[in-house]
Amino acid sequence: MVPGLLFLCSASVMPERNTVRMHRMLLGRIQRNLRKYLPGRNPRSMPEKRMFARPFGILFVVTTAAMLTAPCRAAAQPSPASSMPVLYDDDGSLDGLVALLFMLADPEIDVRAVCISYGEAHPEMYATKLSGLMHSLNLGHIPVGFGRDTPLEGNNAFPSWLRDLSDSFWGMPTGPDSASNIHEAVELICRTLNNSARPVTVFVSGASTNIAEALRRDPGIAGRIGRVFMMGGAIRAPGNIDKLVPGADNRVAEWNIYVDPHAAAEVFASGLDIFLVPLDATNKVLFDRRDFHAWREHGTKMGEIAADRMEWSIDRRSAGKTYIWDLVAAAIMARSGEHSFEMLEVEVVTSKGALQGQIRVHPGARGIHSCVDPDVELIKKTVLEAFSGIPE
Ligand SMILES: [Ca+2]
Repeated sequence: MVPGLLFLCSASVMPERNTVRMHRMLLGRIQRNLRKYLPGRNPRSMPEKRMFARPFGILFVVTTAAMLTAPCRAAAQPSPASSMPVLYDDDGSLDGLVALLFMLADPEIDVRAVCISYGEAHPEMYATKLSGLMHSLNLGHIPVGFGRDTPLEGNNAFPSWLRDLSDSFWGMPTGPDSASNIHEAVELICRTLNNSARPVTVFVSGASTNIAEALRRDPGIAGRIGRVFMMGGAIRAPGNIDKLVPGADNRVAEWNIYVDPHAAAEVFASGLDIFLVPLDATNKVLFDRRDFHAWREHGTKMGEIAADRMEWSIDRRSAGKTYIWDLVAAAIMARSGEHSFEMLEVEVVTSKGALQGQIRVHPGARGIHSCVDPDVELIKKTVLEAFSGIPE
């Protein structure tokens, strides 16, 4: 009855894709409320309390259903014309996976394609596993792409132990690998951008290899890109190369730029409207078990998976808190109008040496928007709302 009510209230007004997603979220909530009041499941299981709890529970469920029809109508606001089309390009990192799950859960974000670049992953292997996950989430219609397994120039690389973890799909039990709907990334990027009726936001949370190569192959795609949100670089904060390679002499670069500095330099010089989320910003946002618990407690399937992976990560590192760099960049992208950016004229250092991969302020260079002082509470709220299935 309740699912039917929800369907009737929204089927005629919500865009098809968001309708499916919202139904899944809302039904999950109702099922959780129903479970609370099933006989024998109620922690307050004393008979007299159950006598009180059952009618109260029925009233609560009916009230909940009625309340949920309100956001159901509110969710009619996101439409193909108002949601943000996004092309996601990550290097198969754990934080990038959590960022993707956030985007998939956010009704305001319309993920058009998912691409894996050179970096932490071996792209084709990772894309195959990711495609399996997408199918398990009933999102197999979103194409998955894999890029080359080398930088455009040079041979900078993540440590092999980290690439092995990416190969394991971050310890995630997966079903059979799915090779369906997998494409060569550069071709997929060009096709996705050229086929979109509206400018597409490009989210880059790995090396810029795939985007730079796509711009080389089809320079016209630049005109199809609205904005580029990029997690990468360190403006005034220290770099993080030595965090993975103890004793490294490079103290100024961040990994996404360092691993393919020539690709980053090409994208920075392309004239695209770049919004950078550097380590200066991500260093200010720490997540802990309370966050993961909240994602799972109120959440969607995406929130549940994200919480599981992040708890797996901090458990194996015996950590209490953790950065989730790419998730911060994704949350800032989702509410970019509410965060402050400063315009910086910067260039990427490509020459070999201790400064390779540095983003250096250079007056006269092309300007980018850089977020160095994000609204931390807003980021946490944005992520929780998406994982809770609450439309903005
Ligand atoms: Ca990444």
